[in-house]
Amino acid sequence: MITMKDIIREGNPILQQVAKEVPIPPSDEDKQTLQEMLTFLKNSQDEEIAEKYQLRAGVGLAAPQIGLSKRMIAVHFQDFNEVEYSYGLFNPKIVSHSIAKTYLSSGEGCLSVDREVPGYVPRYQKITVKALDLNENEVKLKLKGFAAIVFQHEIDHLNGVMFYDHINKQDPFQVPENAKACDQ
Ligand code: K3U
Ligand code: NI
Repeated sequence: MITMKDIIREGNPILQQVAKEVPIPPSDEDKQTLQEMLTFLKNSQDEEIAEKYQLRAGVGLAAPQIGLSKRMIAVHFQDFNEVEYSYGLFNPKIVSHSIAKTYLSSGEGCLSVDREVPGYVPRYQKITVKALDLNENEVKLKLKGFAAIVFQHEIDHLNGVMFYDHINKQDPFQVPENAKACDQ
């Protein structure tokens, strides 16, 4: 079972590396790891389990955050319209995106960052992601708003990019160009 002691924190060079593609078909070991990442997210959002194991709630997790430099992400959340997104994905790729951008007015957090980093994180408002899911089906996901933000945050982890790398250093709360706030 993945717990907070397995989560790699900022400062560890693995979080700055570009993760390796997962060979397809994925091995049983990679599938099991990805399933455990998804279970961690579900556990982290379950009040009783989270309290028992002292888990911080998360909506997404990328393999480098558990010390594996592999292109695997898990997401588990509902968007503002209560549509559920629960996926374990191998080799996710953003194949297209909008010009328009968005950002969370409350900023972003990260399970690998034990501090608040204030500021707006510009993200594409809409993206299309292609990947292989845990059932080894190819999926093509059209995402917008909060869902698009979460997937971009996780795919960034696969490219060694942290959310705060996108924050304007001079003026963290300057509204990004071409962007509208995304409010949950
Ligand atoms: O945003 C978080 C959240 C948790 C429970 C309910 C609603 C929101 C927690 S922070 C989070 O989930 C990160 C996880 C990380 F760092 F491991 F990838 C992902 C994330 C946070 C904020 C915006 C987008 C993605
Ligand atoms: Ni993160």
